[in-house]
Amino acid sequence: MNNGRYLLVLILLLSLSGCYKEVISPLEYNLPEKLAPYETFFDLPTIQLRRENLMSKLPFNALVLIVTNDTYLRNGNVNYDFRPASNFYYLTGFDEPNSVAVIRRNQMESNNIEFIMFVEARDGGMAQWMGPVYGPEGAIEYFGADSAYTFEEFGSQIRSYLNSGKYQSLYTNLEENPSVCDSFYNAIIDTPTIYDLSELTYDLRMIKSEIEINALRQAVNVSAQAFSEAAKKIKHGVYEYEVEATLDYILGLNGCPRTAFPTIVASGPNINILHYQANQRQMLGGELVMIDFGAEYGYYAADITRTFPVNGKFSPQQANVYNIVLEAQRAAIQGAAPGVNYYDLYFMVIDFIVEQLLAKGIVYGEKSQILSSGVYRQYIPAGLAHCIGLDVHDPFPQSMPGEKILQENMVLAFEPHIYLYEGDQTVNPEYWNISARIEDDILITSSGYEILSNNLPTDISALEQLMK
Ligand SMILES: [Mn+2]
Repeated sequence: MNNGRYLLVLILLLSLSGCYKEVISPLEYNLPEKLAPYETFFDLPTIQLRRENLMSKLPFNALVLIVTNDTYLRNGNVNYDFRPASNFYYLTGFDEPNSVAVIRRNQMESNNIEFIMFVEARDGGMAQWMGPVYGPEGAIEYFGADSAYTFEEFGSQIRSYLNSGKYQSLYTNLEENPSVCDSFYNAIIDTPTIYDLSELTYDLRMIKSEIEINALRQAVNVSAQAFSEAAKKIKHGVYEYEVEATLDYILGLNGCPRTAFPTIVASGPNINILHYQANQRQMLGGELVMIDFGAEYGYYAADITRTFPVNGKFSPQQANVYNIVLEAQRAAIQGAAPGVNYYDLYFMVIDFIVEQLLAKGIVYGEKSQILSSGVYRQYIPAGLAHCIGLDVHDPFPQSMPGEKILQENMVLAFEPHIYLYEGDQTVNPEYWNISARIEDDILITSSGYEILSNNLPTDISALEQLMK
């Protein structure tokens, strides 16, 4: 007998003796194991520090309970793409659904923090269909949990924490996940006082760590590259979705799983819809097209806008409006530095744009009247800047009413704009539908600012060159 026959006989004997089942049961197989979190944008000490910073703001008897997003049904039995809740991800670095984190002090008078996770079990039956999960073992090994349990154990464990009588205040983000919220409130009747965790987390998220700035840089670089490619696509007769497809292609090629928000490719009259998303129109020579796009990388959001002439050359009227926005943006960015109040930059830009619109005969009226009556909001409907980070509109809390102070290592998108609506009798009809927005992503440094999206030009001649 050759070796193959020996093996067959051996297997036969083993199976008859009952050993076969243990050796190669048809119900057991190996699936690929889940890889460790990708280290270029995952740094355990940074995430641990966030939890310590959060707990340092809370009373000793506080229990923090933070949940991630739900999965949401799209249609049939297909779910929407899962993305973790930003506050949950910020405090855990964990990005699987069905997970809850508990943070508490392990002794009442100590700063020693205990981090407990409830996550999907490795043998939960989903691995075959949805891929491997970290499981409680991975939560401890990769995410620094002191202890970890399966998601199913959450109800009984949390009841025991709360019934221990040690915790007088509960800080949660339960409102971010209604289904966990319901089961939670059903499980515990005599809860201590419940507080919203969001505001405290927002204060922390405003200032970016080095690892966050690196993720933002990468998101911004990929987005800028996508704009450079998409610019060449813009021509008379091209559909808005063709430009969007070019942006998405570059994003995908660079390992970004999704955009940070729905892409806007708004041509002709669509330019005046602030969050236009249909992207179905055929663009025509002589019009403007406004593109607002941002890649998400490592869960961090870029946010860039450029306005292009469809035929590759700005008309004199288009150039007039565009250059006012450009000059406003440069002045605002040059004014950015630690200690500066955002509202001072905002009102400076409003004042400048209104003055220029009147001086160039683009709108009719009187400056002081336009400013005092609020008519300027017709032309400048949105703010000047917002923070970016895990959310495209990241938290930027006021320090006092009327005060939002720029600080080192904040990252903001500066996006001044002018909207001139068709039919607006205060606007010179030559300028109807000539609107422009220019948006760049800025890091506040110790001495001022750095334009992260500097790779993508803003001045007219360079933009026209980019389209060739
Ligand atoms: Mn924006």
